[in-house]
Amino acid sequence: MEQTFMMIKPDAVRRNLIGEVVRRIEEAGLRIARLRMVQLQMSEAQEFYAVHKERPFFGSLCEFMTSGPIVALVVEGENAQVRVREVMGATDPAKAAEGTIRKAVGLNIEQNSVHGSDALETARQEIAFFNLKLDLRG
Ligand code: 3AN
Repeated sequence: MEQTFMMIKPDAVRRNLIGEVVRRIEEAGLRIARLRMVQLQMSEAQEFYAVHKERPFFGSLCEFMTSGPIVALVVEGENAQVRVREVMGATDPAKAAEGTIRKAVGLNIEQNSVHGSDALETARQEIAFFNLKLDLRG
């Protein structure tokens, strides 16, 4: 069974939208395999988003991602990686399709409520990254 990694970002956790996001994932026929709320440290956010470190929004993105707790999820199902990206919608909520999570609850291109791995290899890396961080915390 294919697995992918998701986060419910601080803007959505703050607005009591954890259940709303989980409901949309489950209604798409996907299964929540693991779930944990965690406060990211700045060094962890910087490491997680390292591919974006030269981008102008990197500092702001890391500030945002450490501004409150996030929910880390492992989601599984047939074609889970691609399906989660479809249910999430485009990065910019203003451009996201009707019926997607970002269209429904995203605030703007940065505070867009959810993260989902962009490829299967990234999913493996992101699940491993969070396993390591969470194991270290016990
Ligand atoms: P996605 O999350 O849709 O894969 P990426 O990987 O391009 O999008 O961007 C990672 C995160 O960086 C986004 N989820 C969003 O929070 C933030 N981001 C992307 N582009 C911008 C931008 N132009 N301005 C501010 N934040 C951005």
